[in-house]
Amino acid sequence: MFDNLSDRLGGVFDRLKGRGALKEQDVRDAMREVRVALLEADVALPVARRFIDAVTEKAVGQDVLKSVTPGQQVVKIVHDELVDMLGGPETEGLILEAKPPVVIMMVGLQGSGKTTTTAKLAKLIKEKHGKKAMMASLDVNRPAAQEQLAVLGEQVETATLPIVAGQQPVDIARRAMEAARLQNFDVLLLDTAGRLHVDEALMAEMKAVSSVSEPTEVLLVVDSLTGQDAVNVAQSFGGEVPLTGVVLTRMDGDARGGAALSMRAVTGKPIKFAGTGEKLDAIEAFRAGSVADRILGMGDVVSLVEKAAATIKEEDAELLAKRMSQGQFDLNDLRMQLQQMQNMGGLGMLAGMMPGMKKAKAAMAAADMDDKVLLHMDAIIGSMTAKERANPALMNAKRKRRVAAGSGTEVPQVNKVLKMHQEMGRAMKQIKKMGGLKGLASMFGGGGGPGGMMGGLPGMGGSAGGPGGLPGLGGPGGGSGGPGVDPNTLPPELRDMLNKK
Ligand SMILES: Nc1nc2c(ncn2[C@@H]2O[C@H](COP(=O)(O)OP(=O)(O)OP(=O)(O)O)[C@@H](O)[C@H]2O)c(=O)[nH]1
Ligand SMILES: [Mg+2]
Repeated sequence: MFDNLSDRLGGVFDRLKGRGALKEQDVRDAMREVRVALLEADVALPVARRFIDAVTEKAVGQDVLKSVTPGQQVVKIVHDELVDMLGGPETEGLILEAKPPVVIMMVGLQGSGKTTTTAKLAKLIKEKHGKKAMMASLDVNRPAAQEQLAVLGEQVETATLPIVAGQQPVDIARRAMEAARLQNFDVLLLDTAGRLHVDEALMAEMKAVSSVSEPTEVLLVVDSLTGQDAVNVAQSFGGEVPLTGVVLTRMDGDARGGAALSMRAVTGKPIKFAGTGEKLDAIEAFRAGSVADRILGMGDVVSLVEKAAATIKEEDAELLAKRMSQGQFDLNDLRMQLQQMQNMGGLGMLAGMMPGMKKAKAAMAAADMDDKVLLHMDAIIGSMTAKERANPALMNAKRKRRVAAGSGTEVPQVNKVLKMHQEMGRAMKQIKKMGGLKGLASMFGGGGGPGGMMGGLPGMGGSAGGPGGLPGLGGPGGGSGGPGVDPNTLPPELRDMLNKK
């Protein structure tokens, strides 16, 4: 998702940032390229035009052009405008505070993901909001559609309205309301039938269902892969039923992303959720800031922090932090960090989310480097004796050959691991001088977040000021709009790792 757009914009902005001074014409030329990139990504024309006008107006201001870093400022303006276009920095959740049963009605074209999203939301409502939900399928068009929802209901442990063969949507909706009221459900989710195209019959059905159930939320489910067409669909639905929000599904796919970018502007309704996979927990609150960061190659720090917090055991992190502060970081600790990296989805996943790591990721791909490196490093450390792991200085030439043979690697790879450990030890001393991990944490704009900071690759703490991972890799990219990290500032050992096999 957004990869092409991101690459194109990266090129434009690299050129802008590469210059000391900018003239108005430079900005206008760059904006022309941005406009083409947006259109190629399938952003609706009026949306792209409005976007470019807004950015240009702000960017050609004297303050920007005369500033010390005009290129950076323009990128910042683009970033903020992107966030705006996507609905602003706030996330908008479900409205559940109404007289129960609160009705959530799902609408959208055939196959857009309504039924799956209904089940995902039911799970979320139960687990995150602690409310009792019931689901009902009003899909009498597709055979077995109602059974599909019943099966999903079992998977997410949520009640579904018993199926009555032959009953029509409006009657099912009435029965569902009644059942939800009698059984004291807080929330009722109505999954409706899809159609191939927006047609009168569909719209009449949606309106009828909506008038008997008086939904608090009417969520339009849109498949991000449908591109320009999604915009037309959204417009037609928006004109007929009182939409309250949008859910974009298949954000995990390789869509060009334009539909996602246009949706807010076209419907005027907030994008509330993003579907990110087929599994029933693959749904996220839609965060405009994260998406803008990702498009501009700033990485998705918030997601990364959340992922780190979910993956890394707090005790591990605390233990490591303690050992590091006492200067006891040994190969066992390095190994733990490597394993955490693996748990978090490996190098590729991390690189894709790290600020400014797009280039590093490309370098990795070019060098054909993959997660095998992590496994190899783990095998190397695993082939050492406990003594050697605690005191790597014991590794002499003979032992290195043994360890290489034992781990199915070569001596240079063993050396690399040892060198990496050394580098990290040195970096940690530096960090100590710079005011310790807490000081570093604040550099990343973390501190308050669940992971506290992004010190580099793995090992971000479960607690604020936790251990710093491979230090030096981060850089002041945390806050939204901050500049990305120059891969040239990576620790040499890691840079080598990324550049070579
Ligand atoms: N990768 C991915 N697949 C998804 C996502 N959401 C739904 N799907 C898949 O898309 C397919 C269709 O999903 P459904 O939920 O049945 O779609 P629907 O809108 O209810 O379809 P109809 O009822 O036929 O109109 C299923 O195979 C889902 O697993 C998502 O966010 N990512
Ligand atoms: Mg369905």
